[in-house]
Amino acid sequence: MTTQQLTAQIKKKNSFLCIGLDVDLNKIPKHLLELEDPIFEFNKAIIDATHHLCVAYKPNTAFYEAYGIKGWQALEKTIKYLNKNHPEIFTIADAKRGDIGNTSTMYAKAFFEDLAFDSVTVAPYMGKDSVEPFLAFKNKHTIMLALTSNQGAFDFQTKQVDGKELYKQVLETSKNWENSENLMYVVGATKAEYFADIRKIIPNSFLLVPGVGAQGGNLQDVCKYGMSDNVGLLINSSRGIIYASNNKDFAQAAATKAADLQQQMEVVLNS
Ligand code: OMP
Repeated sequence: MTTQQLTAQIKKKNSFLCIGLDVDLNKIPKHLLELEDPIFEFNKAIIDATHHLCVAYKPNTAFYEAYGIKGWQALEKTIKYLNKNHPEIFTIADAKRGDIGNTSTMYAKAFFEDLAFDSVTVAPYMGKDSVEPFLAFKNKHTIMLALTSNQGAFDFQTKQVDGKELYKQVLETSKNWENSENLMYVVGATKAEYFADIRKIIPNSFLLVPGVGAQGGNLQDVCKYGMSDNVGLLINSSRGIIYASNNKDFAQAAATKAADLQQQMEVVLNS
């Protein structure tokens, strides 16, 4: 999917919501545990109830890898279900990969070719040659961590390196890499006061913004300082949506939470 197609979907649905599919068997409704593939059944129900309200889904691979082969199969079934039934939806494998070049190429093949995700999250710590193998894939997107939502972001990311914060170095350096038009960046919703500075460096790039809902980030603040001329935001909520209820009405309860965020987004888009 191209960024132009993503922007067109945002305008069509009046939404830049990304729903995080972070499935924890301890949190999903108990009746699903009797089914053969509870993780996939949970995702399918959530997708069926919410696909008209969001433009992206983001399974975090940790929640699948934790269940071994069965978890990985559920991830595969989920991405196939999305690509078959909702090909207009942007898919993010939240895997936070990145390694020496030939290893990164294999990670990229795993998520872009075998699983056919539109994008994957990548850590920038190993530098240019660890990220460029992901960027080489046409019409696929590499979402690089810039300023993360957690407290530990202040351990390294905001430290000065050569007179500038490290996350700013990451943004400035990476925007000159080959195929950098395929780059997006992660900026946490809990860091709203940093968005204006970030937009000075990357005015048009898409930002994946986790941290609203369970982590306390504020949607309006993110939009005020982070929105680009072409929207340029994908705001993610995982637990705040998918665990709205753990009864039989869980999918409907998730849709209600998603609709609440979508309506707030519609107001921002029309203002
Ligand atoms: P909730 O806090 O439940 O909405 O989930 C947030 C999701 O975004 C999880 O899958 C996190 O792993 C992910 N995330 C962050 O919370 N903070 C970040 O800085 C980056 C990510 C991410 O890359 O998506």
